[in-house]
Amino acid sequence: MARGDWTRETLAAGVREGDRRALARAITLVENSEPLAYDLVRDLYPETGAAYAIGVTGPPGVGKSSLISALVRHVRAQERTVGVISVDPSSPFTKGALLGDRIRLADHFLDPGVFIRSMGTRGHLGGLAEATLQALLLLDAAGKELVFLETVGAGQSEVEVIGIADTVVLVLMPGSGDSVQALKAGIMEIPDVIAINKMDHPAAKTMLNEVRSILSLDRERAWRPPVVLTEAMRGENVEELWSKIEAHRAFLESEGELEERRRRNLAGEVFAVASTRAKAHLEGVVADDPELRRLLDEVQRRELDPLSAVREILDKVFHIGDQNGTDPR
Ligand SMILES: Nc1nc2c(ncn2[C@@H]2O[C@H](COP(=O)(O)OP(=O)(O)O)[C@@H](O)[C@H]2O)c(=O)[nH]1
Ligand SMILES: [Mg+2]
Repeated sequence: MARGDWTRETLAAGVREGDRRALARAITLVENSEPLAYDLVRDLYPETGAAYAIGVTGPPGVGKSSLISALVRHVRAQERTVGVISVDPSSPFTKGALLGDRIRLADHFLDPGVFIRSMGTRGHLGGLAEATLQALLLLDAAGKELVFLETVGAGQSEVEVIGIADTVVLVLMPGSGDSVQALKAGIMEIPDVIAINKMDHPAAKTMLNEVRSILSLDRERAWRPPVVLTEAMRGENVEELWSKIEAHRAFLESEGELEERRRRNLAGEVFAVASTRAKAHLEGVVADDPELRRLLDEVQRRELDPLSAVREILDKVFHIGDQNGTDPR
């Protein structure tokens, strides 16, 4: 089918069948914030919820893509179907990316049971979180049993991207001290499973002890995040890492925890996307409205205090400025 020939119906049917071209097209529509993408996900949403989403986060270069590739190989051996969405602009998960490495990512591209997609970071209306969420739902509707989401673990947008995952795996390597500090300081949320990759590195054991000691401070948790030393390139401990992910899933599934987490995650995504859109709208209106821009000038000249400006702007843009206090002027 030619590029433009897809309709809402043929795309939905194609995605349901797990047709690669339909999926690829649908995700491109999502990336471009095309109206058809929203219709499509609206149609397919009632059929989603079967896929299990595994978020893989961590600093650039620690081996996230390599580990995902090794995990995909492992779960493919169990004949489970897989989707991968990578939003790692620094090292896109492309055909050539890991070619020549021992893990032949190229093999996965030929495997009809695997769908791999790197997502661009260009301007989605609701940001990257929106595009990733929509792509995940499409892979779910396409019948992928497991979906890996790769993101670099830094910044609010990554937190929002990973926020939809059922299990979050943090990948570190010896030397990723910043992340360890972030964990320690409570800046980074405690992940569900931690992999310390490149265990061939001499400092791996030290890192393991350090991470364990940080986790031991938090005794309240019902789930204690396991820490696994891995070597993605040789596939070492990949099976063990997978078993920890499965153990976390089993933990969530017992006593309805998974339902609860998904409810929370979905609500969080709705708020995240709504906030991103609201912010974009706000910035757009202020930029286009000389009167609102003048308010900012008045703030700068100390003729109007900042929160009075906030109130006037919110009133004008969202009609929510006069909720409290008296009239600013
Ligand atoms: N020595 C060693 N190198 C690895 C390992 N895993 C990945 N690498 C290498 O680390 C580099 C970054 O890997 P990549 O998977 O792209 O990391 P990402 O940026 O976290 O996705 C690549 O050159 C890999 O070949 C490992 O377990 N041991
Ligand atoms: Mg990567």
